[in-house]
Amino acid sequence: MADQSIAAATLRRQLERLYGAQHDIDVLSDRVDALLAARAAERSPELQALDAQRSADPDWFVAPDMIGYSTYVDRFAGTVEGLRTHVPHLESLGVRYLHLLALLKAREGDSDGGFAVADYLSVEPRLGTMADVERLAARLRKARISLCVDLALNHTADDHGWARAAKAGDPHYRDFYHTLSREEAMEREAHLPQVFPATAPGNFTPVPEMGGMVWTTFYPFQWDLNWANPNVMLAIIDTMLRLANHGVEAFRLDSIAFLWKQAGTDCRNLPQAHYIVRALRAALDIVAPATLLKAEAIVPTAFVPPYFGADDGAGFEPECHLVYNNSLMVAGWTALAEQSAALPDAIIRASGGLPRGANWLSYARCHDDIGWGAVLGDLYTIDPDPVARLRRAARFMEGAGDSWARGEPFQSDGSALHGTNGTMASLAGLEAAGNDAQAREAAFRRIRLLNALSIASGGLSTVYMGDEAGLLNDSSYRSDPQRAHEGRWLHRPAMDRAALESADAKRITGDLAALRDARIASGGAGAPAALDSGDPTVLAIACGSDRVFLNFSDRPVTIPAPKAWQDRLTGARLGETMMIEAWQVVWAGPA
Ligand code: OTU
Repeated sequence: MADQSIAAATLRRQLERLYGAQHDIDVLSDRVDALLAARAAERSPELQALDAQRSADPDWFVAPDMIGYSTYVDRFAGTVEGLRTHVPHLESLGVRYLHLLALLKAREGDSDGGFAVADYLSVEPRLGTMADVERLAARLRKARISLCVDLALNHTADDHGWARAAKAGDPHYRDFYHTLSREEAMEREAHLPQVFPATAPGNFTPVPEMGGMVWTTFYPFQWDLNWANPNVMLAIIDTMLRLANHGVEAFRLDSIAFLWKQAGTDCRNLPQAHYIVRALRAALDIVAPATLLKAEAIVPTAFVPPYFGADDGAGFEPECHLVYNNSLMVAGWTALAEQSAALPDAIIRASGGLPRGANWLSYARCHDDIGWGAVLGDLYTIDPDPVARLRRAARFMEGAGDSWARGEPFQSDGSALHGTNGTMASLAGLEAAGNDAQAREAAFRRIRLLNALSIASGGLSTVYMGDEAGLLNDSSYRSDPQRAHEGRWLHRPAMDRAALESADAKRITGDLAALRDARIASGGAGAPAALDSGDPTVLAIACGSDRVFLNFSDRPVTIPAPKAWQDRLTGARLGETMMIEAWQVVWAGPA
């Protein structure tokens, strides 16, 4: 198998780049090879068949009908076993990819929504067992749905077995983490931004048992892994392959921008972080090539495409099959707030092509806040004061003035630019609309508009649980001592089965289905392309054979139309010009 020997050479090259200066690479390579052989021997015939099938068709997931769904297991279905009974709901949405958050055993107490993992190889006991996950994965596979789980690569929980051994003084595991003196930590801190400045300020936490300050980029109970130690690489490769052998078909690589630490830098997006991801990809390509990697890199737009891979002189080295198009998501909300298509247009134009076997993951909302900073660089080309501009957009989304949006600031009191929380429906105006029929209609249009952006832009378009039912902000977390400090719970409501049967849900799921059908008819998937729309408030996107027009303003706009084409959403035949109503979508396809 030629592909396997290429992957093996790629893997070895990364080991050399990462560890060559300090370690004997022949010895390390032998250890990695033994690990890969052991995991390969355990792979089931069924999964091996899937490996063969997908290796022969690397673009299998770059398809017009690829819709994803992301959810917490407990909030959606109680347990993993319970989730099996909801597979028909996923099928009705056309879902082909299911991302389960917080599936693995988390830390006791606050666990950052499951992102403080205590054991990568067991399932959170409240939710079920690994046997349940295997059964679910098999059931999903029958429905052509790939199961995705998070692999939190940057940190473990402070009660993970590795961390407990480290605290107990085991030198092997102490070296799994970064422990610094107070002075060193202060020197590093000066170069580092903060992810949670309000609830977890600073990047280091004093841990007496470790004899110093432990590197904790996120919450103090999330200990950053020391990837400069090859034993961490071995342990994570082993974990990933074991999970793949349980039937997991995709990994969401959490926080991958942060993996490598280097003095004097902001420790984000360093070349070594990419070498790590390439090594993981090569290991998967050798043992479990049916499996997808997805990058979660919430960083400035320009730093994102390299997570697909790059050619650093040794030929193209692939990284992730899927990468979150975070900037386009942020741009969609910005466009709504400022009634201008300028930012999404600029981002699509700058986003470039895609390698083979790769696609964006597009989305309107997820379990995290809308982080505004990622698009600052893109705005510089449009506006001399992008900070003020984004702050206006954020304030609008947080309900300022006569705004219809009902978001809340995240990690700031609203004066600094950071993030905004809220469910899709509340942010789009359904909460503020109350019973006002006109305001409700406007909110449904804005929901469809952002779903259209996600679908027409060609990515694996992923719905966040509850958004298909128009669930509103849920403030109940404020009375739970374990969650009260964490505003992102505002948009993590539990599924409301009655809401799923409501007219609101029917409207939203009906719109989603129509958009999906239109994309299937267009044959479009993959890298997006922007077109000139003829009006600054209208975004025009090419999707397969079609052209999709999104009006981000609150008034009707008349622009040139592709004459004699039809609007796939209404069936209307188009003339020389068309009027697009406020917040409306025209999906034009050759008649
Ligand atoms: C990720 O997110 C997860 O999606 C978050 O839910 C976790 O809290 C976090 O990692 C730690 O595991 O910076 O690039 O709201 O966008 O925390 C990774 C800020 C991240 C998130 C950010 C994030």
